[in-house]
Amino acid sequence: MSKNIKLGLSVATFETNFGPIVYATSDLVKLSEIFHKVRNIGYESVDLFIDQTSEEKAYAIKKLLDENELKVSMLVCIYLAELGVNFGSTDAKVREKSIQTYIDQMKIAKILDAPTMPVGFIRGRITEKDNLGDYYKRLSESLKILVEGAKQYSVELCLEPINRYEVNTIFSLDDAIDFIDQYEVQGLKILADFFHMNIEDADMVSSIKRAGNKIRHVHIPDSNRKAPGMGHLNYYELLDSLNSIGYNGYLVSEANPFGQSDLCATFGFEYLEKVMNTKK
Ligand code: LER
Ligand code: MN
Repeated sequence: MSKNIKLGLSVATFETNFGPIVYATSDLVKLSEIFHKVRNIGYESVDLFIDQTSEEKAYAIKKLLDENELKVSMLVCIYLAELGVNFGSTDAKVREKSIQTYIDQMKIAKILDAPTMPVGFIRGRITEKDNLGDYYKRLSESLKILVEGAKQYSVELCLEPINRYEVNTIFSLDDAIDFIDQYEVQGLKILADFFHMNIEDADMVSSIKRAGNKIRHVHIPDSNRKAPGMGHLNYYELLDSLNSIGYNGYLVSEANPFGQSDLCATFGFEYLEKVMNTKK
């Protein structure tokens, strides 16, 4: 496995019931303690889930991250999904507002030095009366604007295929690759999430190899969305396939702790270390 691989964990800066977040708190003192603990386990980054955040608060969070020598590997503004963000809406005003709202969040990403942001859960749904081709055309045009806009904040956008029970388009890695190629959304990268892939991709290893350098970020929860090693995924072959495409970014344990955050954080880390240090 590449020496550049870095492990990360999902952390939210607000109280939330959104499942795959290992630690969540709105209290900055507790957040600092969490960052300290996460770093001590050995993680190098957090995928940071935020709610509406002022620039002032973002600077305060950045200070805590720096003090604990942690990076933000991805900024996730999950609350935007609830605000009705829809990049492929039939209504041009909704699309325009969605794009502007997302670009505003990139200022926060810049403050936090976050290299990536996802368009996965946060991209909206196709409505029943819509036509898939038309929807993809509108979605791709919005995403082209976003990819361009993201450049000035040094952020890369990652399309995340999500399983069919959570969204209604772009489920598998193959769907994402085809969408990017067919609609020529140059510069749009992919976030590969093992949990979703296990549901949607026929062969996870082949999909990873096909996606190649389009993959810019990876979520590594197990088949049951618990910590790596707690489900039935074969991490040896999955990490091997990431190695074979030269992936050298973050592997983030976006796992559901099911009430046992410390266990989830330590078990997953130790398991992955074991996998990465096992010589074939
Ligand atoms: C949603 O299911 C997911 O996997 C996250 O990465 C949130 O964007
Ligand atoms: Mn994910």
